[in-house]
Amino acid sequence: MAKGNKDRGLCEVYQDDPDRADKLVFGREAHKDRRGFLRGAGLATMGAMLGATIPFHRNFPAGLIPSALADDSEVALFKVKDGLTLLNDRPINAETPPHLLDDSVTPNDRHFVRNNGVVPDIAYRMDASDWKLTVDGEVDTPLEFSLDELKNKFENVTLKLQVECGGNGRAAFNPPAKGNQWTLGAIGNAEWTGVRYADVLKAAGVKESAIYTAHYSLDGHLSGKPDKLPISRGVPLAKAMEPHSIIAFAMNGEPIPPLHGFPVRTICPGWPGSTSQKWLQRIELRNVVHDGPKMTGTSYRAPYYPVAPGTKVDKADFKIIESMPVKSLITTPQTNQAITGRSLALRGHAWAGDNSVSRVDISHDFGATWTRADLSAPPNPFSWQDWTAEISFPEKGYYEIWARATDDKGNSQPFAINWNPKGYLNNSMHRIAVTVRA
Ligand SMILES: Nc1nc2c(c(=O)[nH]1)N[C@H]1C(S)=C(S)[C@@H](COP(=O)(O)O)O[C@H]1N2
Ligand SMILES: [Mo]
Repeated sequence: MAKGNKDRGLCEVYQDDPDRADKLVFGREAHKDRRGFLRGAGLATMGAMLGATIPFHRNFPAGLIPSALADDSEVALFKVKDGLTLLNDRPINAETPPHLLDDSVTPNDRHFVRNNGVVPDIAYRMDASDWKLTVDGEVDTPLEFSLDELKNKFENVTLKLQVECGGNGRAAFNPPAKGNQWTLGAIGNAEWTGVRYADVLKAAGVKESAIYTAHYSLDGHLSGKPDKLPISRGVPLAKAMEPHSIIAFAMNGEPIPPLHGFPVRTICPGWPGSTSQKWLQRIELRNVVHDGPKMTGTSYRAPYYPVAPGTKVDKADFKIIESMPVKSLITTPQTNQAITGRSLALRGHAWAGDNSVSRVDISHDFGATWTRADLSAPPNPFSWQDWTAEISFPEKGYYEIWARATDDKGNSQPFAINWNPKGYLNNSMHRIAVTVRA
């Protein structure tokens, strides 16, 4: 079913042109007064195809192909994800609702997924016996490692590390920015095990001329062209040499799941998730800033000065995004809850890219007054930090709870969105709604 369209996911096609999408799914013209397939005649047709009615059809994400019908293996892989919102099915892009990010360490099946291309075969097979990692370019001795060699030659480290997509929060941009419409949940903080990126580079011998790394992987381009890469990014040498940048082979104690990069990926924590290259097969050291797909143009770049919403910015004024900004989430309670009683326990996390978080403040009166939350130290640098707070309400009614984190350099989260043309870096405060009934 999902293979009806080669280039774009059905979610995307349903958004742009539901009639055309229906035609792709059902192989015939859509009914005139119908938009999307899970209403009216579309719902009936889908029910007939499944051989059953769909009691919760109102919850069915727009454009999602029921698992029972999906013959697309990527969508089948996605089935293991627990409660995530699918934004696109080709490539797979899915985010985690904030209340499902409550754990200090994000479980594998609750970690968001951002793919630019097609999951490679090796990841489906979960068999790395014919896999090698090559390290070459501006090194004294190019090296190759099997998975066992990589694990055995270098000290193994286990760290809790934040990975956040550069476009997390894009959905709130006005005027809108093209790309995945992430709301809040393109962030995860799993426990990764691997070897230090620096140790691997040192083994090959870093030449004086090396200034940037380049990551090459095994995922396929959406066009199906074998010589085209969906994404190949890298980091300045200093970030690669930072002791918390790792080449990971396990996620929460298990081999990295297929959607997250089996057998090996980089984790360059605190930087746009795109620097954490999945399905890695080669690291090249370069004497220039890497120029692979999604390194150039305006990809993962923002103007180096603030711009008003809607401004057209000259390409030359964009710079590569490095550290992600300070940010926080309220993970308990879920937004839009009704409570009884006058007090409420809150919980969440805060993180700040290369920096650490020094405080989190909570407001229940639209920012007029703030209460300092109880903030935990990070278990290791580049992990998010947990916080808790207790809020008291003066009377019944509708409240919003806002969270604002401040990092150790004095940066805090803004209320308004710092708009930029490509929709990156939105670190505006997280707000949830609570109704106090009595
Ligand atoms: N090979 C490869 N690596 C990749 C990507 C990709 O499409 N292909 N997407 C990147 C982006 S944009 C992000 S945000 C992170 C997401 O990692 P996750 O899917 O494990 O959450 O992976 C990065 N690494
Ligand atoms: Mo990303």
